[in-house]
Amino acid sequence: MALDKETLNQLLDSVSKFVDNRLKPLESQVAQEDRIPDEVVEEMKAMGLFGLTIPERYGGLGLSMADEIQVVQVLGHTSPAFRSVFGTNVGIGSQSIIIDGTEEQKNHYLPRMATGEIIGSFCLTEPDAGSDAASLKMSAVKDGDDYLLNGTKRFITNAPQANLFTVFARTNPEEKGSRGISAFLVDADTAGISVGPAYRKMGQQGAHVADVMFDDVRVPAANIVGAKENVGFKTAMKVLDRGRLHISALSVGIAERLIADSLKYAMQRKQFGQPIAEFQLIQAMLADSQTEMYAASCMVADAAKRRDAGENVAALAASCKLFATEMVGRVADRAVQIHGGAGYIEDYGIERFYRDVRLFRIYEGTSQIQQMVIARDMIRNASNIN
Ligand code: COS
Repeated sequence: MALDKETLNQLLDSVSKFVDNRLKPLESQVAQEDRIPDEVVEEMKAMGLFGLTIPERYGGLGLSMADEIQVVQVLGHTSPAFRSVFGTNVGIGSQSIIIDGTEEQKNHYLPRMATGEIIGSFCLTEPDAGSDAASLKMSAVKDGDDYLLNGTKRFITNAPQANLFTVFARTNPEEKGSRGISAFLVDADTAGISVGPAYRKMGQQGAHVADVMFDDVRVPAANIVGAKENVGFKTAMKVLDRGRLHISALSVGIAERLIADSLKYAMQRKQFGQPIAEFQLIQAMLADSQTEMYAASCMVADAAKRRDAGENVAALAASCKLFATEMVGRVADRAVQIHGGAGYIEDYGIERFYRDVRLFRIYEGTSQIQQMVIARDMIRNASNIN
């Protein structure tokens, strides 16, 4: 359900002030220490950021997709590592339960996810199953009323902090593809689970990613999402549809930040006796960035509205993610160029964003996977018409 306009505006205003006054001054410190201060996490909890998309009856704010993208866009005005702290609770770590969970599962997990007491994490990717998610090998073998889970999950966002893993595992070994996979809700302190060290990454320091190993991990059958076997892959895809719109909105927000920084710099920096913003070649870069950001913003708003109206937006979400994440890559590249030498120097923060945004074209489905989803949808539609 959407928030009323006044409540949404209040939320946007308080998130915007939090970003400007609290988070922006910490960007460089967080990047250096690879850690978000505990008190900032507590403030995020108090603001309700962990429960943005969790329905109100389970203690969250219950944002619609159209509301969510506006909030996320504002959050994009600072380093994406901050958003990552609660990003999995808002998105891939909670949405399996919200979209396909049983009432019991919702009551059990969502209220504590909304407060941030439980951090959720999404375990789909494996060492040999990335883009081809349906080929995952992690096994779940029935043993009485339980399942025994064995295997390794790779590059799992927020794994070091997580209390709850949504784990995609093969319950039907006869079926090698998507139809033999189930989604399990697994408490992180279950015996047999170990989390590897956090990876050292190209960017987004402060956000943590690690492998999760499962060695004969006993999970009750009642913990299968929706209590339905072998439909977990579809759950994962539905979750990613929403996640892809979220990442698209984040890309728009970061583009806004980079354009604002670039414009400010171009208007202050003087060369050849005048601000560089007066030069048409700089203006071209600013105008291209602004135009592309606006296009992505319109796409995301349209797709979000259509998802809220109940349309299947799988291909639209893929189009948004493809365009918006590639867009912010170009905007970040131009931001470095406009800043010149300063763009390459750590102190200005521009090179940090340049590295941070590179991930958006990879996780929650690479640009190439989005192209595949879009083209397959086009072919399917054309085949149905003919
Ligand atoms: N919503 C609901 N169901 C969906 C769906 C969606 N968005 N997308 C696919 N499905 C269903 C299909 O309808 C199909 O159902 P049936 O078995 O009843 O026919 C089933 O899921 C399998 O779909 P498909 O045949 O398209 O699966 P593929 O293995 O060919 O490929 C892609 C699917 C490539 C799109 C998928 O593996 C993918 O998104 N890969 C990227 C994974 C990813 O984003 N990883 C990031 C990790 S999380 S950070």
